[in-house]
Amino acid sequence: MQEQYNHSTVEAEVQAFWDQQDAFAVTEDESKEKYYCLSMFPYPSGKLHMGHVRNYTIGDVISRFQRMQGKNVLQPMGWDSFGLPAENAAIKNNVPPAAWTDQNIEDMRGQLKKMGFAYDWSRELATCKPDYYRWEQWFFLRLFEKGLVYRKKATVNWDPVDNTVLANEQVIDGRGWRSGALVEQREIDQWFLKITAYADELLTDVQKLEEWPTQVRTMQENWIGRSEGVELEFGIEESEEVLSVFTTRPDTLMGVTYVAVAAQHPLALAAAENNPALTEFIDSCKNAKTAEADLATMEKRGMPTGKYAIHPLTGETVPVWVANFVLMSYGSGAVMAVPGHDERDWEFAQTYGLPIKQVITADHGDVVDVSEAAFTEKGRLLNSGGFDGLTSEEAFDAIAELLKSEGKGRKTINYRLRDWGVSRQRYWGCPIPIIYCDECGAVPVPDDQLPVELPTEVVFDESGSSPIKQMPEFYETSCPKCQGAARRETDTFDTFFESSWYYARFTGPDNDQSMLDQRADYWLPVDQYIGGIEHAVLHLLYARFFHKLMRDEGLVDSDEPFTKLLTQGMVLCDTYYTENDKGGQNWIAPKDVSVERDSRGQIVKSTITATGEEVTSAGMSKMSKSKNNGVDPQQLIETYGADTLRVFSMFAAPPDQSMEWSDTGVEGANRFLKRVWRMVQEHVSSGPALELDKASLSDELKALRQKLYQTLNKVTDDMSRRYTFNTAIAANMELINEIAKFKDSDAATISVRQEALEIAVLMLAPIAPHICQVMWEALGHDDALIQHSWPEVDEQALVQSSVQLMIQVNGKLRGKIDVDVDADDETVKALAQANDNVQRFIEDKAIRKVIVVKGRLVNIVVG
Ligand code: ANZ
Ligand code: ZN
Repeated sequence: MQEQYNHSTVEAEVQAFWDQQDAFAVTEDESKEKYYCLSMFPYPSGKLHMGHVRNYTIGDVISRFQRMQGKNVLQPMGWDSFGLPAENAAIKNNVPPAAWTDQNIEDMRGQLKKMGFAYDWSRELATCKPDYYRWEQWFFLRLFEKGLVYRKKATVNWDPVDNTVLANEQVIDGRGWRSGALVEQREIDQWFLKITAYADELLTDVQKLEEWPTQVRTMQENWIGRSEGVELEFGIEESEEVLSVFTTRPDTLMGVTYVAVAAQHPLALAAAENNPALTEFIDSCKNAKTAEADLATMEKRGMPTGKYAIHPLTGETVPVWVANFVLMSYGSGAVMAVPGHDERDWEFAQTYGLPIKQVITADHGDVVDVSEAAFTEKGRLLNSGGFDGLTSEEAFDAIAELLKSEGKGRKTINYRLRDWGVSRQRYWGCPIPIIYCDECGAVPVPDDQLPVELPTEVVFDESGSSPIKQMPEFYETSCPKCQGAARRETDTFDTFFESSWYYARFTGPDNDQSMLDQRADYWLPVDQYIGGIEHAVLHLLYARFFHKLMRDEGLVDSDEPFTKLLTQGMVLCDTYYTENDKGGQNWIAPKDVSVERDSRGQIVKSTITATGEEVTSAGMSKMSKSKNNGVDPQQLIETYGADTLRVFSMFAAPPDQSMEWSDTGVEGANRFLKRVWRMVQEHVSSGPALELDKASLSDELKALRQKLYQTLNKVTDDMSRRYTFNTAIAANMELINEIAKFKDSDAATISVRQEALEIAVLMLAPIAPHICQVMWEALGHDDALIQHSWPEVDEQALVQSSVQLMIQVNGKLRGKIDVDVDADDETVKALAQANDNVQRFIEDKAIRKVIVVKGRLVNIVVG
């Protein structure tokens, strides 16, 4: 063992050793309990960032720990490699996306290997490769056969200058990112997956996700958004038409004073035909595409259609308005407006002077004044004829019943969830395997013609539009049904498509005969999934949806893909800026800034190191390009080594909380590793350890062994149940400090120290695996540490022979004594009173009472 810890040689050596052993390749082994640990795979942007380092270190520590628990651990890695950045790079640097992506994968794989992550690289996959995406084309066609996919018009962002469709990310402040032209909304045919057919199951199964963060479960539930209500019909005066509305509050039916429809509602469009003002209003709504979240706060605007709706129960008429707060895509695109009891309806009625009528009153006797504000709570009915006096709940059923018997309504359930539009007009994605024939319509590509390969030798033109849309050699084909001339779909899948099932493909990425095989049943579901909270809704929902689709196709036998979910916190770093002429900020990289701090660590002054120019310190925020506060892991690996980086990222905070980057923290982690190294080095040079004779140890050595196993208990709990790797490291640091106090080289000390250092190395192994392997060898082992199991607790060592008691006099701490654990109360009382310091407080006083709290304290009451 080298005297000095040299991270580069240690890490290179150990990584070569793992490689040569093929240490992390796994196969299905029925005799062992399986454990599948997965971290969300990265987009190959070209460089690892600290967010990756943190995410992947957490996954690796868990994997290595589980492996030491004797489990058969699968930890794979791959690349989410389709997507827009590759196209942007292609346009900017004139490299085809495929080549750019391959190079990035190459670079990032190298970086991941340098971090020492225990991946089974034989299972590596990249979603942009035909051997991967052919199976999602195949799967899409199975869904097509089952009627779970369909085509429908949907709006896209259209750049009228570049004549191309833009992704949402390419629209900046309503303008095209390249042309700067005002973006228009266009309706084009697109493919949809019927996720709504699974809405109910996706919602109820959230209950099964007991080991997911509550926050994520709630977000899933809200996204699906189940509402129980009634669908009912209003007649339209002087017409045969009926207008269907969805309401969650049928109890307020008698309070309807108008009806509102969405701008795109057929009734609105019909009314606009000979009404130019209304046409103009409808157009103005189209451009201001509103998100659902904004409905409550947006300015409510509307216009009457001139038509009147007939109330289904009273037969009275109310005006029909077009309103911008009604969404075409929810319910039936029309609402019965009850301004007395709904805030949006109230605001709208106020603006346009529509009547407001109270039909619900508070159950608890509060005064309700609907001219002041809408009363939105449930309560008791009034002004509702025969329903007066019913509670809202009773009225819900009674009114639904009545409507049903008259054929004018029925209870229904509505979901906020929309079907998933999977068509993208981008190039760098998986081609949708459909052929359009004038005679036969949309025809699936036959299975034996899969994959439909995406051409990789392409040239982008100025506009940035998809090159395959201009490549007849790609899109010209013949119809599989009638053999006539036909045209391939040139749209590609949303990249969420690829990431919805990669976790399953990792179980058998080499299968070129089928999408999945029986290996999926061995490994799935994923036991531990780790990734960013930004994926709490879409990615996780789509993956859950795909899992159920695959189950129903007979490909997997479980209901949910991820048993346990950990969403890691963000990595934060200091930010600094100087002000520029326009009053904006120039963000200065933290590494270029020198900081002076006061004794409490507060920043007093920060300057650019090179120029001395003063900068403003703007606190911590998430590492990002926009704030120029990212720290490059590559640099740190070189300077300190992967183990230091791993220890620091696990020590800085519990995994689910944000962690603050600090250079001193990194240095601290490095010092800790050096210290352990030195201790092991000094220990092994002090002579060979003999067999440990537990019976004849000194009290101090017994205490050290006790501390050792207490630490082991704590660390085991931290690593397996609590996932607080930070406190596990802290406990190890404490233990190391304790061991350091034993410098003697007598046989007993050496053997206890040997035991303690071995266990410390084993406990640190999942976190700092390289240095631990070398220390393990130095401690006299020739086996690979990764084959070793987690240490076991010596229960005997935990049993205390003596215990420390606090001694109080009249409740004030006056001394401490060590007594035998078995000592009886009388002995304890006598020893307590005999203590020198205690004597000073009791000598001239009368002792009233002595209270012994076993194992904790003695209180002497004097007066
Ligand atoms: C009358 C009413 C009275 C309503 C009342 C609410 C309170 P959730 O719970 O989100 O499902 N609504 C229906 N379709 C709509 C659409 N396309 N765009 C905007 N709003 C729509 O919301 C259901 C409620 O939202 C429905 O119940 C309807 O207003 C409105 F005191 O009907 B309610
Ligand atoms: Zn045809």
